[in-house]
Amino acid sequence: MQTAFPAVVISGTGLYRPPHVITNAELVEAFNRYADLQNEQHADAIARGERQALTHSSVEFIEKASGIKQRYVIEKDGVLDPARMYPRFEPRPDEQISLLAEIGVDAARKALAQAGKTGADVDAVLCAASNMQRAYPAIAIEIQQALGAGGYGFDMNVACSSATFALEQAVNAVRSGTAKCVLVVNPEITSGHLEWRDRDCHFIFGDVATALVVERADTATSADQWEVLGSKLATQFSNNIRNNFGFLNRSEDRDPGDRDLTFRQEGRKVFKEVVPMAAAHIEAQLAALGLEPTQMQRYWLHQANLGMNQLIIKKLVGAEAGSETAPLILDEYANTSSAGSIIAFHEHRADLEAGDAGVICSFGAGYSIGSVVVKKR
Ligand code: CO8
Repeated sequence: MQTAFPAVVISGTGLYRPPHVITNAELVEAFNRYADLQNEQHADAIARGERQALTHSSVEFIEKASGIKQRYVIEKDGVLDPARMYPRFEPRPDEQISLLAEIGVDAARKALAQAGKTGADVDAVLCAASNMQRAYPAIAIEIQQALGAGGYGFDMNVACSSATFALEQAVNAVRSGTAKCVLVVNPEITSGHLEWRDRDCHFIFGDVATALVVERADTATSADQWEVLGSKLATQFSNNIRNNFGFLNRSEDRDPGDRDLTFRQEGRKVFKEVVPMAAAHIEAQLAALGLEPTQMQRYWLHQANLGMNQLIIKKLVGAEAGSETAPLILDEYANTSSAGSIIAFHEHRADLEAGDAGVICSFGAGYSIGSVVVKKR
């Protein structure tokens, strides 16, 4: 006998946008001042050939290579201070909500309001992001408490694919009946683990938080409901995007400033390897659901690089990245890791009608790819 699973919907989304913008011009000016200072300070070693001089960054390169024009950050002065080059946050006492939970709660409250729910309706919180502020207690449990939610909460990290992987866990929990209403929260403070002193990557990331409410269709009262038709997750190990920060660093007698303890990547290899993987992944998922890529009205793709999205969407449906079919938000937000495809979904779905369908898809470190097919009810 086959069990009929209940229909599950995304009934609300929320976005926390940090207060400060860093334009490419500001970013490059700060980086170039930093490079000049370093070169002055190490002029003798550079002259002796013991050290390489740092080269200037450029706005033209950043916009051409990535499509990024600006990014939002929670704290700007520390990032743009050539004697520092990372954000400056005040330590908080244990009694105060942590910064990661605070921005997650902001996005979550907006998602709940859109869904017509309160914290008391929520019985599971998944905090899914690239970097957690601490080891324990889980940030998700702190968010659960701040919202007055019941049930349980846990943290999970699949880098850029954290949100889509969490969405599948949320849908499965609701389908199986272990939870009724799940909140997926993606607080991404990328500024804390981006190496702003490396011109190869200093332009890539921005801070943000997103949230999704996932519940049974028969409990949803939101005016805007998206049924989840299916999800497909895949991982394949790669060292091409890596961050070795972790709890064994102290025991390894590591210098906290070591380059491998913040984000680093082989960008060109990532680009070449991930584009065909992501396109094939989406095609295979749609085929398994008996759907053609052209039957999707919208693709809310991961927002890492304009060129990557261009190649993926051309291959799938012959459209342009930045068109209605595949909206872009990375020019304004930069790469916000797991939150990118969710921001695109949050900002670019209001014009769609009942029966319209689309794919939320993320791809990134791991490698990891997650795609979720949704249809407006
Ligand atoms: N200004 C001027 N010139 C530059 C700069 C700069 N800022 N940076 C590099 N150059 C130079 C290089 O030195 C190189 O010069 P030469 O040819 O003389 O050697 C030339 O420009 C070309 O460099 P690249 O080959 O590196 O340039 P690309 O065209 O490949 O563009 C990109 C670089 C934009 C990084 C591109 O490769 C890319 O976007 N790749 C895909 C990356 C991607 O999607 N990564 C996913 C990572 S995100 C993820 O999974 C989540 C991780 C967790 C979050 C972490 C948050 C901190």
